[in-house]
Amino acid sequence: MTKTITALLAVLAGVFAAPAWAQVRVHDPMVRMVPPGQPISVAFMTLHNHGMDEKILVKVHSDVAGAAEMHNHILADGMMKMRRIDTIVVPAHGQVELKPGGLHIMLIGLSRNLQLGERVTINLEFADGERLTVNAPVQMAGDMHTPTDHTKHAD
Ligand SMILES: [Cu+2]
Repeated sequence: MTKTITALLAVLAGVFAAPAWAQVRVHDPMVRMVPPGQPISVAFMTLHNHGMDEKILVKVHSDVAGAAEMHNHILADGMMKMRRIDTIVVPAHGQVELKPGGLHIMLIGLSRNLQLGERVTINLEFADGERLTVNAPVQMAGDMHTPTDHTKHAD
């Protein structure tokens, strides 16, 4: 029953479009609103693995950005810096949170200005070939807990 309601809500909210057998569900996706002309934004979401095998996110893509990269924050020389990573591993029956100050998806080279409240398409591809399409609403940074300075990258 709960499962049915959850699935229904997800469909109504248009949060994701995934085949019924999808192992990974995406919760609370969002893209940060940025001022017009700013070329970079960032996406957050929670990846929940309902399967018995770990899932490895290997590729991200968005139609609003020239490139989408997986990033993490690391402590270097006493400062938190961002670093590009190749994969995000979602453990079996586990979840990984992409959030400010931690893992995130960087949208680089925005092809147009973002509109507050619009939904941005983000495509996720896993090592086993599973693909997910996420429709992430554009929200103000103020809606999130910790502001992140995306101008300082480790590399
Ligand atoms: Cu970043």
